[in-house]
Amino acid sequence: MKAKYFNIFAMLLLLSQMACVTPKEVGGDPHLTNNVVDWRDEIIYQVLIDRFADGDYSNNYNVDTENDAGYHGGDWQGLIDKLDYIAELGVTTLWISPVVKNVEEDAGFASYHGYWTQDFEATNPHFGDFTMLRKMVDAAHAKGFKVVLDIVVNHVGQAFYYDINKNGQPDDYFIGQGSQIGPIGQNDPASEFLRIQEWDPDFNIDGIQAWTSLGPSGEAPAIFVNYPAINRVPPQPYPFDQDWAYNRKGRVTVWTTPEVCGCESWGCPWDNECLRKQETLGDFPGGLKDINTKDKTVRETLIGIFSRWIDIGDFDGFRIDTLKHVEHDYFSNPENGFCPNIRKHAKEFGKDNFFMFGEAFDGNDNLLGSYTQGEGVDSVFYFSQYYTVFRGAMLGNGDRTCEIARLHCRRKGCSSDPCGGGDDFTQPVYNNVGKTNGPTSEDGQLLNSQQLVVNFIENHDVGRLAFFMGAGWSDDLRMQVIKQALAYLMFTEGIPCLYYGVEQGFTGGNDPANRETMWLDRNYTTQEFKDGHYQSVMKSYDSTGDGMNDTVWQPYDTKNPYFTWIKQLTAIRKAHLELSRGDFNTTYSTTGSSGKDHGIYAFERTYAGKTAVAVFNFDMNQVSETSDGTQSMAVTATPGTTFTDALDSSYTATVTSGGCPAKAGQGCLNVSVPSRGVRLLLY
Ligand SMILES: [Ca+2]
Ligand SMILES: [Ca+2]
Ligand SMILES: [Ca+2]
Ligand SMILES: [Ca+2]
Repeated sequence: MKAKYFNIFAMLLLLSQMACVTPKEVGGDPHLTNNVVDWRDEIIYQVLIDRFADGDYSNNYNVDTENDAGYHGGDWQGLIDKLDYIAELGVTTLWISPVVKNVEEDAGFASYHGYWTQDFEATNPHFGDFTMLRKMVDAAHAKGFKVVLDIVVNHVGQAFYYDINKNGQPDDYFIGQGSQIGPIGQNDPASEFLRIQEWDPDFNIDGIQAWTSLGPSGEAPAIFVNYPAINRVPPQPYPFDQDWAYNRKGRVTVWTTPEVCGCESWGCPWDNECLRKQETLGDFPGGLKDINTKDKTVRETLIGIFSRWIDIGDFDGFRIDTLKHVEHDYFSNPENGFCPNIRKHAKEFGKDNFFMFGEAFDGNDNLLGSYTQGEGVDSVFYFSQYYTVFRGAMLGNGDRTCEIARLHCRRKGCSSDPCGGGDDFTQPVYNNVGKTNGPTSEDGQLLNSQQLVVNFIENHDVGRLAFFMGAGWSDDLRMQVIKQALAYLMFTEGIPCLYYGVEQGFTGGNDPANRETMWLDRNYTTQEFKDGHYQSVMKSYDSTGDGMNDTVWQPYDTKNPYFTWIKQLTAIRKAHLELSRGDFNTTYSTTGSSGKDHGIYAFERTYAGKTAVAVFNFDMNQVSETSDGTQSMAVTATPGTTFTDALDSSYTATVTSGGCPAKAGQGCLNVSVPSRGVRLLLY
């Protein structure tokens, strides 16, 4: 299916219709439903609406499926149509990309992802109207899914420019302090000219300054633009059409120039004041204008808007974008903070267990954990785990798995350093206190952020895990490691989050290549040498187990090896509450780069008298064991207990009474795991 048409008349018509209705005008008293028993039992599936399924061709204006940065036509009706497909996978919660109306396009890129807000109170007409949105959520709830809405409070789309030369129009020029102006690309590197781009100028803590031929001219005016054809019009509602609702300090630069803050490259401490100021006050790269989230009116307006979205959509949680670009106080302030007020609103209108998790794109546990403190977000994406386990151990050869143990120690605390290095892990950096009106367990106990981290192996902001595997990796090895990664995701503590398409073996690289369109044949083809030349053929896989590929891989295929593996894992997780709710404890890790135990990392999950032990071998070549040859692994199970591998029922292991540092009443367990393998031991 190929489509490229841009009907500006149809688009304007749709936009004008949508502009008539805002969340304020939909529905009467909210009647909200409780759908969640315990968030730890949930398995999230992330859907990029534009790329998932196109169920309504009538909203396909400005669609270009040949352009990776364009709208492709997916919508909420498409998601409704595919709910059975998603249900078969065994996931339980849908996280959908933002629903608000966006600036249509900017610099040749379209807003198909939904992160370029233009109107906080209208729906994106590419996806549907309010009625369709609610229909989608109701259909999902009817099938037992919960629905999480993706929201952005840090910025809007590129709604205004800084008129640095005060000529009343946006310019892409260099302007020097000697009052000379030259076009971009023709600057003299030896001159002292400043780089100026009025849409997206570099950060200035004093605010973007204006310059005229006479010299400095005070703060540059922020001029809202009015291009209705691409919906680049002043953001709505009030006060987002006012310049004071924005910080107006230009784009964040500290990422590429850490010397701005006097830090080593990538070496600024997480709480460095200069770093935090740039990240929280600067515009997001691409000219996304940073909202003044300290302002009282702004805070109250956003709380009101997103409370209404809960009422209209009956959503069960929020995924909050760009956490680290917003002050901590914005989320956690007990008076006018976003999270406490949203929790209060949800609870008042009958929705318990409303869950908010945020995205701080950072591998530093101190920073990630800081957002979970006080009344802030319930949880964060576990980016530190992403880097340590999935990008680190999974792509490496299994050295020093104690680094994984350290990861968990930073989250939950440990009495000693698992790497033996003397680091202090006695103070966990993730909050272990539940929030007021926060999510609870089935028996009503408040859950805390250490238990609710959101685990992922890939998402829309990072390339697919398979993409980062070296060119020398065979297809079989890639699949084996993806399977291993998915197993880790399903067995470790926290909430697993799958990015759509992982069940189809997608391998896309960094944005936008990782935002594959589910229904396009090109994502299911491979290059094969046939009839004397290379040609594109549909991928196939072995569905009969005889080693020969026999089944052609079609869009939304449910029999391929990735889909069936995930289906198997979700079923195991649901059948064993110790995997979703159990306490987590590292039982084996290594500090060296060789030995019988090279590559082994193991942990135990314990709940209501049941124990599961997961053992991973990250070594590329050898069968490894949970023993260094002298001491095996200590487990809480008693001697004589026989475990069976839930992934390979022919393998069993029995707990013994000696040969490891087990405590009284506990036992020792020696497990061998094939190279790049995983065992899940249950009894
Ligand atoms: Ca459509
Ligand atoms: Ca200008
Ligand atoms: Ca900000
Ligand atoms: Ca076959």
